[in-house]
Amino acid sequence: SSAALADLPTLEKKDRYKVGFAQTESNNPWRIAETKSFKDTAKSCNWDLVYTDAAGSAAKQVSDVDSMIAQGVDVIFLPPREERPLLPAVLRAKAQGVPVFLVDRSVDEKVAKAGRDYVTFLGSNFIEQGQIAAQWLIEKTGGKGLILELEGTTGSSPANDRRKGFDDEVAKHPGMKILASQSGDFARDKGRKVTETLLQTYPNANVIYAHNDEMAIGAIQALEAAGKVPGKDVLIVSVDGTRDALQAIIDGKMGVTVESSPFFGPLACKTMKRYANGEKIEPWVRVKDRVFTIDNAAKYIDDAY
Ligand code: GYE
Repeated sequence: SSAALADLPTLEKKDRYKVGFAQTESNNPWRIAETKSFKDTAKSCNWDLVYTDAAGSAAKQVSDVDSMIAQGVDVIFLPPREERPLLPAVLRAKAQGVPVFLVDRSVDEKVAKAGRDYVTFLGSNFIEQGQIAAQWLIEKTGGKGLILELEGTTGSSPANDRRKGFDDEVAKHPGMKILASQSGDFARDKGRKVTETLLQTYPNANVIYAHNDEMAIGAIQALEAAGKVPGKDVLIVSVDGTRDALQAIIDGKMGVTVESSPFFGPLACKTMKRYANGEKIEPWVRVKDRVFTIDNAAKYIDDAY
């Protein structure tokens, strides 16, 4: 279509902007911390924030974006819940002259491009997060393990890439085997239920890799209910860096959580100003993440969310 070929909309330089932030859901401390970061930034960066919560529905998120366009926002910050369903909304925003900045999750790079369809992606390297989790495990076990994998939301970029990064590393070690890999939708209770079921089929599992901390905490609950000792009978590796995960590390129940920062507000403000100044924005504004283990969890827990 002609919209796909046209240049990206530019952003006028102004003192105050009307900024849309279309959150995916709020059932997770990570999401709540991200929303707070955007709300705090609205004050410090002079935004009138238009905030929506898609409550876990990509279809609702599409209509949330459409209503932001109708309300005449200057820009939209969007974490696409899944890689594909949000694409039409991204293209409609562009066609209506609203620049879109993807934040925290991306869209399918085979069908959409930064600098053409949306301005940029602000976020972590999810493949690397999965690799780091795997490398910690390999070092800890000498390359042995019978693994259950709890995947994030099906079709989301962090689930796809955290799986790829981890699975490819593990595949290099003949002593490691992924017994099963199933979605827990990035949610604590689903993580608990999926683990409960998987443990019945694979009682010999001795590693759980969860794509986020909420599912890892759910897995710990399922293990304890099954009479197993998390951290001893079953090693847990995960991603995010929530307060509960850091506490689980301190308590010896979790081995590692690779950080995935939710604090995007200040970066969003800065990147938007660069764009308004006419700067060419790189296709991926990368967030640097740390790694939390027993060596530093106590030091960071007071700042955790
Ligand atoms: O890890 C998870 C959340 O998209 C990076 O989504 C984000 C992920 C984060 O639900 O906890």
